[in-house]
Amino acid sequence: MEITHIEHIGIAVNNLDEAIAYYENVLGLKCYAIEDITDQKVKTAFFKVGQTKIELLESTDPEGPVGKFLEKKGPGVHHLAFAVDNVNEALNDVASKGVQLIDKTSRKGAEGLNIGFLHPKSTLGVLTELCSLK
Ligand code: CMX
Repeated sequence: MEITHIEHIGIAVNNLDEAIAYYENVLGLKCYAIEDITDQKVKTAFFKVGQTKIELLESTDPEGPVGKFLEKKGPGVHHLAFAVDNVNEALNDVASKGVQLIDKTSRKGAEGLNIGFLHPKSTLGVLTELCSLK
């Protein structure tokens, strides 16, 4: 597996509008997309920082992954997403090295990317996402 760059950093927030205002008015970034990802029970807002994106995540259901995270840990960095050439090959590669997968095969994520998550219990506590266009 070859990681080309950090595709995005996912940040859990309590209120998307307030968080967007901070990123725009204080940090001077521009929100270029807002997307509901219904199967993940989140509403997202995207910003570009060079080749990397910031993905703000507001929960739409307290039982969803971000809802549970906010309840336990509060707002903050939720996951790190690496860009790879082929996510299914990358998932097979890390699984062969003993990493526990959340997604055994890729699924469609935000912005139409193919994504797969690795379990934070086997990635030193950092929920890790791999993503690719293929
Ligand atoms: N980072 C680090 N650790 C996390 C975590 C995160 N984002 N989310 C949960 N954990 C930890 C919890 O703290 C908990 O640890 P302890 O057992 O030590 O208390 C453990 O994982 C289990 O957490 P849980 O609250 O009981 O939640 P679940 O086991 O039901 O689910 C996880 C955890 C990671 C499997 C689930 O959140 C998941 O499948 N995540 C991937 C999908 C996702 O996060 N989607 C939202 C983003 C979508 C997008 O960006 O497109």
